[in-house]
Amino acid sequence: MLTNAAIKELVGTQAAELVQSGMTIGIGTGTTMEWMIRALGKKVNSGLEIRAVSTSQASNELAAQFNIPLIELNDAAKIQLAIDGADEIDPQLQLIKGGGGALFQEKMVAAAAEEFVVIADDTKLVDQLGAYPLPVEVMIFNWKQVDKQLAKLIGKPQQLRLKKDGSPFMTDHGNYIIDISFGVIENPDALNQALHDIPGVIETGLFLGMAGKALIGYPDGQTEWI
Ligand code: ABF
Repeated sequence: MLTNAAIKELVGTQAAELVQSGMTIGIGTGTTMEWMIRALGKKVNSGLEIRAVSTSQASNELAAQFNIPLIELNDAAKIQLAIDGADEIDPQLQLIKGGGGALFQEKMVAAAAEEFVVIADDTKLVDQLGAYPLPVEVMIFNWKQVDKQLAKLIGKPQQLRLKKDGSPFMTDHGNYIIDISFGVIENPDALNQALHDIPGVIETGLFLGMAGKALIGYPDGQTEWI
C-alpha cells in the first residue's frame, strides 16, 4: 500500500506527462503540485520548451529551482492547461481549494486556462463539499466587518487563519483568510454568490464549473481519471 505522499508523487508525476512542448501552462500550489513541478522540471531540463504561470510564491521558488521559465499571467496570451491540487472534490468536480492559502491566484490562473486539470489522492473525494473548512480571502482593511457579515449570513463556526506564532496568516496578496466550517454545503453556487456579495470578500475557495477532469491516485497504486 502506498503512503499518502507516494500517491501524491504518483499523480503529480503522471500529470507532468500532459504537458507538451510549446505550451504555456498554469502551475498550482501544494504538496501534490510539488511532485508535478519536480517531474516537469526534469522534462524541462531534458529539452521540453514551455512557459509557466505560477499560482504562489512557493511554486515560483520551486519552479525557478528547476529552471522552468515563468511569466506573469498578464503576459500570457493563452494558457492551454492549468494543473492544481484540491482539498475536496465532489462528483461534479466542484472543488474546495485554498487550504494552503493560495486560492486567489489559483482561481485566476484556472479561470484563464483553456483546460483545468485537478490532481489528488483519493482522500480528497467527497459526496458533498463542506467537511473541509472553506477558505474565504478577505481585505485586511475591513476584515472585522466582513467577519461580522459572514457570521450573520452563515451562522457556522468561522476562524481567522493564524500562523503557528498566533499572528494572522497573510496571503501572497497581502490579505487575510477566514475559514468557515460548514459540515455540508447544500448549494455551492448560491453560497459562492452570497459570499462575493459581501464588500471586502476578495475570493472564495469554491471552484465551481472550472475543473474539466481530475486524476485521482489510490493506495493500491492505481490512478483513474474522473
Ligand atoms: C493548493 O494546495 C490548494 O488550493 C489546496 O489547498 C492544496 C492541495 O493540497 P495538497 O497539498 O494536498 O496537494 O492547490
